[in-house]
Amino acid sequence: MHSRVSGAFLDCGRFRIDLSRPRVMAIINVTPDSFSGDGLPDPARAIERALRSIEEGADILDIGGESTRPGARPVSPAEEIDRVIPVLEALRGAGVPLSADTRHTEVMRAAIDAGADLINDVAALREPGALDALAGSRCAVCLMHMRGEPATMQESPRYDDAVREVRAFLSERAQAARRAGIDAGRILVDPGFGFGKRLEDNVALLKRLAEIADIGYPVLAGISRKSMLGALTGRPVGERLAASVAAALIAAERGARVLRVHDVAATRDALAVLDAMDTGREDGG
Ligand code: HH2
Repeated sequence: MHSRVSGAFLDCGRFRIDLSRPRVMAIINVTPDSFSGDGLPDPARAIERALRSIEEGADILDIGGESTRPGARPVSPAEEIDRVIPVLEALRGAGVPLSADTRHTEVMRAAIDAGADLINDVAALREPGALDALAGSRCAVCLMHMRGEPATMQESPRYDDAVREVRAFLSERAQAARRAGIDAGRILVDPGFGFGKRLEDNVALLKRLAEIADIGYPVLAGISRKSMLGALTGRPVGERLAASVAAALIAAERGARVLRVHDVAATRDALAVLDAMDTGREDGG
């Protein structure tokens, strides 16, 4: 398996991202209640975290104002806008693509106006008006699979074959995006680890991630600190660094082009080792 592939780019607002090697998306949660406990409701601290992530090698910043953890309280679009937009505006000159993590059309529109380069939607542009909002912009979009709604999604999800069902859903959403006028070069797809899935579904999705990549769009994988890693290691959320890095590396080997992570520096180190497998650095040292 190779983590390097040629010819893949993402047209992403002001940027064109070369996806021939996996890229790191840093999670910046401007929230009081994110599952990993890393949320920073104070915008100034979120901006500080974002700048530190860039120093650590983040290729993209993903800024979110609503926790979508299982059972999370929904946040109104107005509240989400208040949280996310000042952070986006402050980071416009930071030199890296800015992603807004939102499932609401109103927030997407505000983020696009504020200069977002990517919209990361856990609902895959299913809210009315979302496809049009994206089509009328230069932003890239991440279409993620989620079964149900965050408030209830972990209440007995069932699949016959999760990989096949997620794949079919993502193909359908990518086609809907194309029909709405969003170019193929602006689309990422994401199986949505932990979103309405049992442990066995999450494991199957990671194991068979290449089947998701087969749809023909670059894959984003977000496994960092998630409960599947807690189930596999028996560790609480604050002690899942090693498992998160392992999962990111496996995802990259199986075709993920963007890794959404909390721990940028550690993930970069792991990817540097993986990259040496593909670039033939067998010169000693
Ligand atoms: N996971 C979370 C949020 N957004 N977006 C994509 N594309 N893929 C994911 O797997 C994904 C996502 C949940 O993680 P986090 O943002 O750390 O937590 P919370 O939603 O509780 O703020």
